[in-house]
Amino acid sequence: MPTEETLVLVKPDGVARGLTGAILARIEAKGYALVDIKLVEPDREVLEQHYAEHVGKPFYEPLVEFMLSGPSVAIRLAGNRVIEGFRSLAGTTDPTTAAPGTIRGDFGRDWGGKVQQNLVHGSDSPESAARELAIWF
Ligand code: DAT
Ligand code: MG
Repeated sequence: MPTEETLVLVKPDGVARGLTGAILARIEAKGYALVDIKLVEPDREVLEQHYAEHVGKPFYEPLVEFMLSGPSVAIRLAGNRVIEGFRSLAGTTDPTTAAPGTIRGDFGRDWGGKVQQNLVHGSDSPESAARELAIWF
């Protein structure tokens, strides 16, 4: 299978809590390649494009507000099956129940808001990865 790329975001909670380095260490230890990386303060338009699939859901507006609350780190990550591999490293969406050993399971929890503050984003398919990489890079 040819090498694949994915979009990873260290979300505002991860950056604010000083976890960027710990998260990058796990990605690097797994052996994926950092192709590009930058600190970004996205505007609402970027987030509306990025989260277009969630428009109308109850957590959509709180999600966009949360993503506007501080900078994120955007990463273009490469490797064989990296889309699936990074989502496995990240753990499931809800950090309360994400498996220990995953980024969300080890560093995340429920902070009592209207949105899951779950530290990272990873594209969920090759189509999403291509679309999202074009938005952020
Ligand atoms: P993932 O980030 O695991 O791909 P997703 O694409 O379904 O999850 O949702 C995007 C983000 O929206 C997710 O990281 C956190 C938030 N979110 C999803 N489902 C939620 C819910 N039921 N309640 C609160 N926030 C939610
Ligand atoms: Mg998703």
